[in-house]
Amino acid sequence: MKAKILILIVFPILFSCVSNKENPPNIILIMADDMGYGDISCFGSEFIQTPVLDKMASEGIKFTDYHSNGAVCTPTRAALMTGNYQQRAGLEGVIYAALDKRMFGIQDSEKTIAEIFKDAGYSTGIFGKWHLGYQPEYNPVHHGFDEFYGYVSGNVDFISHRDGVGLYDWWHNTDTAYEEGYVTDLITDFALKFMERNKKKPFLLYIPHEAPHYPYQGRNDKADRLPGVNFQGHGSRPDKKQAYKEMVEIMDENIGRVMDKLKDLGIEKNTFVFFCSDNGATNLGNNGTLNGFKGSLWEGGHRVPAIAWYPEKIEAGAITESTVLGIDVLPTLLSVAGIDTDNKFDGKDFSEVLFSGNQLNERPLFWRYRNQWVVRRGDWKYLKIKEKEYLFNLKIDIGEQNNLIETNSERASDLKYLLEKWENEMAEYELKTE
Ligand SMILES: [Ca+2]
Repeated sequence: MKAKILILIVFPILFSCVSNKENPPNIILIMADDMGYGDISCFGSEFIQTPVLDKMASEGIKFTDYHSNGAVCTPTRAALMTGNYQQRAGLEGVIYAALDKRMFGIQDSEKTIAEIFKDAGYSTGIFGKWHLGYQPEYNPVHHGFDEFYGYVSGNVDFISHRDGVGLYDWWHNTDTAYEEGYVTDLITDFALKFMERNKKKPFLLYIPHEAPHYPYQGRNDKADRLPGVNFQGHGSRPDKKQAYKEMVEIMDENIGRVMDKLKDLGIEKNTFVFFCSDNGATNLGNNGTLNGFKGSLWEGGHRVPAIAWYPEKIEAGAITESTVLGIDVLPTLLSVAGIDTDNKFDGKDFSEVLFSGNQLNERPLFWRYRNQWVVRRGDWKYLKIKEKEYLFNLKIDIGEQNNLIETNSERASDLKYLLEKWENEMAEYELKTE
């Protein structure tokens, strides 16, 4: 009798204490590939319909000044996975599929998001595109992920799963896997199974989608990349803009399957979801009013849509103008999950933007890719392309039309000095990609 009374009294006290540490939230990180700033309806697209992402934004927070670290795939992923500038990992450019260029990848010396979450007791899964190394030692399962379904190259045929040089590129962990299906649907199928299996313990689920990267193929198209066939890298469909629309809409539908699964499993209130793109759109997509495309350091190359969703924790329908970068995602997710780590990051925890509506303190941010340099601080952006210099006030000139370099030379000098300092710091890391 005494024991029973004790339990009745003690249990509610214990329960009230548990919350985060005892019940750490699940983390889902979803990334589109080459999707531009104006490619989804909640970021202004009238051509492409994305009801799921729109709902996520209306229930969560939308970032109008979120940037990928790279203007192309590999560097963005290196930065996202490590919380550090991609230059530290030696991955400033793309790891290409060409047989003489696919040797390098992410090194063991880099501590990845998956390793940190795994150390904290999370199950970790990646379903989709890796693009941080072809060789077996670079496989995601050797870099903290318990489970990997997907491809290691920059793009595969959405139906035949062959890479840019025609080699089969579809894996379950380190083994080649033969599965039929449209990439976007298939990676979601595996992601849902992962959620089911891990519904009772915290998980980190990373879903790097292929859409809307080329080849431009919809769900019902035929495979283009087949053995012995000369194929076009971008696919055979003549109506590529229409295919692009289908690809984004199918991705949106599949993100909806993930959101529905959270509800089915009853874990939606304890799951934080972050969505972003990995770089700006090509000229087939829509970068809104931004200048430039994928590969360039004009805003169109790296300012991309981002949305965070965490029911009852983030104010529904919030919009932030805080300048946030891919390297900030890892430290923020650690903060959301209540994980303490001794690791140091270039990125900053932006959870106060999510939960308190605060702005981050002003700080200098840097980009470098193929004879292009950017330093950004506050509203000001210094851009150098080869020898040509620009200075823009993005607050009033998001389209980068009005070069103020001549009239604001002192401000430009300050920014150049910061860039020089940053380049000196990065100079000690050997770059392995172009
Ligand atoms: Ca990309």
